[in-house]
Amino acid sequence: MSTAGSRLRAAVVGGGFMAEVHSRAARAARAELAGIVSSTPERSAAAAERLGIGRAYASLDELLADDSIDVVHVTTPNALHAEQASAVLAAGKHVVCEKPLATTTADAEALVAAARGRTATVPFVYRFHPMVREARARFASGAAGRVLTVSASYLQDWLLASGDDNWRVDSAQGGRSRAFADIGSHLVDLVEFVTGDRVTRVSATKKTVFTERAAHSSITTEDAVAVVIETAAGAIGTLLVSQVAPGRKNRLLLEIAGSEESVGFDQEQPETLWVGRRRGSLLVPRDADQLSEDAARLCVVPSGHPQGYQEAFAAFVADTYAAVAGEEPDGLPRFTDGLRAVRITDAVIDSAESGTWIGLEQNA
Ligand code: SOE
Repeated sequence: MSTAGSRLRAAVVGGGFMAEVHSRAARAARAELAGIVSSTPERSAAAAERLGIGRAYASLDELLADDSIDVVHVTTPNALHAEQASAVLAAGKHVVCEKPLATTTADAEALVAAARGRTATVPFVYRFHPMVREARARFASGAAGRVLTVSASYLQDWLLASGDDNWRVDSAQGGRSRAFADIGSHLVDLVEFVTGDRVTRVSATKKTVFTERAAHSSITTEDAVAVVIETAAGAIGTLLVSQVAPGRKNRLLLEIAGSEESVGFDQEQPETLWVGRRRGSLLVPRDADQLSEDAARLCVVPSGHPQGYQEAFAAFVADTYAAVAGEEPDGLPRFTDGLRAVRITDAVIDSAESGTWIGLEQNA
């Protein structure tokens, strides 16, 4: 472990787009990026060079044998998360594991058990947009009233054509669900995070547009999924999740109607929060002076200087590292939240395959 008072030493497993996002966020959180490992020594060396990381480990075992590493970021394909995050925890290190935490509920439950006493987080990073925290604060304070309805969607278009392909398409690498596990997990996490409510049952239908893609055939994972939800507080709602929606690049849209106010958040326009009222609806700007304390703490530049995805990611990693140092930051998505999202994903796919409503325990 790093010596007390010195900078946290972090390492990254994986060499793709998310490894790059995690490494930028780790540096912004003032960690020392001690090393990286990818699927082969050659890919490890290439990733180390591309990301400006000093050391390329030959294997995950070699990385985990390095006692100077405090925290490991797992950014590999979903099917590797359980084995790799377990190995990190067994080596006595803290862990950040990309979502979905695991491809099965059983694996996610085992990871939660293995993580006890350790800092183990999952990057549901959209919780770290200040205006999401403002929306959450309006429900927590009662200003928005009782949750009545949820209308939410998360639309992308990067898999729109049959020529588009990615490991997530392959159930062997990504799990039985693709679109919902990959991005629906973010959406449903936000619904429960902002409202403080819990989904109690789901009814879903899913669609696989292409069963053949550039590098995969006999594809069963879904391109799009529509879900009706009911919640413990008696709310109802709809979630549409698609990776074949032309023109929508990363458009997470959340609109929640309370008995007093609605809140509307668009991840592609994160500098404002729409607050809907019978009279006097308004657009709240990201101005720390006008926000709740939890939202204001996430404002790192003044209003008018747009904050975005990478700042949200940096705030997530900074809060993870604060937890490693013994603090308890509000709203930090831990392995228990990752397990929750895996359970809901399982319920959504079970419902789509059975054509029935599927119930969810509220406290799991
Ligand atoms: C691809 O759909 C992806 O990179 C997701 O894996 C991320 O979790 C999401 O934040 C952006 O899109």
